[in-house]
Amino acid sequence: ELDTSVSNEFTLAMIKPDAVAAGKARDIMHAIESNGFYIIAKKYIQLTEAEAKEFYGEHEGKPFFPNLITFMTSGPIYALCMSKIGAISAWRALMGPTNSKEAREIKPTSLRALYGTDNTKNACHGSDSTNSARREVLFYFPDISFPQLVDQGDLRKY
Ligand code: RTP
Ligand code: MG
Repeated sequence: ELDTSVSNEFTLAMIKPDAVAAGKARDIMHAIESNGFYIIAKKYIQLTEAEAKEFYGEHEGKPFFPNLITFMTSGPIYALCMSKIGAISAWRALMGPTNSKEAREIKPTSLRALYGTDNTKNACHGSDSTNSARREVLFYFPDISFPQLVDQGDLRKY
């Protein structure tokens, strides 16, 4: 029976420069699709410094921010708009903990355990809430206009 307490959601994933440079993007996209996500839109792009700072604006001022921006602009990434029932939490579960070293300890089958290196080079990103999912999907795909994405929050705020 369908669990109606969890609805179809959209989330924004990135395959980060470390995983793309290591040739792991195909494996990660395969894992995404075998775990029941639909890839709705895909973009291969190298972020400028200004774009990376805008995307990660909430982290500005934190000690790891400069390293994060250097890393995220170091090479091309894939940005993926994905959909699934409960996509936001399902994708974060599939990625595993932020720190790939910790991921290898506590969730060895997770994508960050398999494809990441440390606390910064961790192979992939996922939105952490419906609000950030909407903002992040629109950051990469401003022309997207699925009814579900509108339902996910109030688009007029953006
Ligand atoms: P993400 O946003 O990428 O899905 O990761 P997250 O929520 O698990 O982690 P968050 O706290 O939002 O941090 C964003 C990204 O910044 C880098 N980071 N480095 N102490 C560190 O060196 C550190 N902490 C975070 C990671 O690339 C992290 O994914
Ligand atoms: Mg985050």
